[in-house]
Amino acid sequence: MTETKPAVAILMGSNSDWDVMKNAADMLTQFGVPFTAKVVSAHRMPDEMFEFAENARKNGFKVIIAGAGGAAHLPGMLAAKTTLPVCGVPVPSRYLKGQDSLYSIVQMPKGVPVATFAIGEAGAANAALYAVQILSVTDEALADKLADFRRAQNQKARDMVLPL
Ligand code: RP5
Repeated sequence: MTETKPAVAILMGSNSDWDVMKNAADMLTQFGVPFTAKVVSAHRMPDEMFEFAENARKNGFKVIIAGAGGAAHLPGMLAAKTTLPVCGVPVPSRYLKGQDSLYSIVQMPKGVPVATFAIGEAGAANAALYAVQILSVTDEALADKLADFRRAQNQKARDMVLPL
């Protein structure tokens, strides 16, 4: 049996980020996109982080989703070491509720972009959807699945009933 190489890496600064980041994993699973998910901390594992980023393209990854909270340097530092698209997910933090994470991720200097998503679950799910959209540029089957997803979402909204 040939194993499918993961196209997407979901990285996070701590296992405490998983509750949020699993929303990205669930979305990729829904679309049948192979991924790997692991803790690679910018501050606690800087050498491993650089090694991952440096080799990511060579290792077959096409998109990196990186979630972190607080002084959330992971997405930006990964982006500094790879030219693959990096999607940053601000994880809610204990005291500043993820606004610190958002500001840490979004204010990248000109020349090193990180696509920054909403704080929390919606951001993680949308980062995965965005990764699927990137992959769909060269994958018709994924493009069809995205169209189905949007149709289903539209139908669900149309069917919404208010408790008047
Ligand atoms: C960040 O610090 C992680 O991404 C996490 O959101 C936050 C707290 O980490 P833990 O102290 O829970 O391991 O690096």
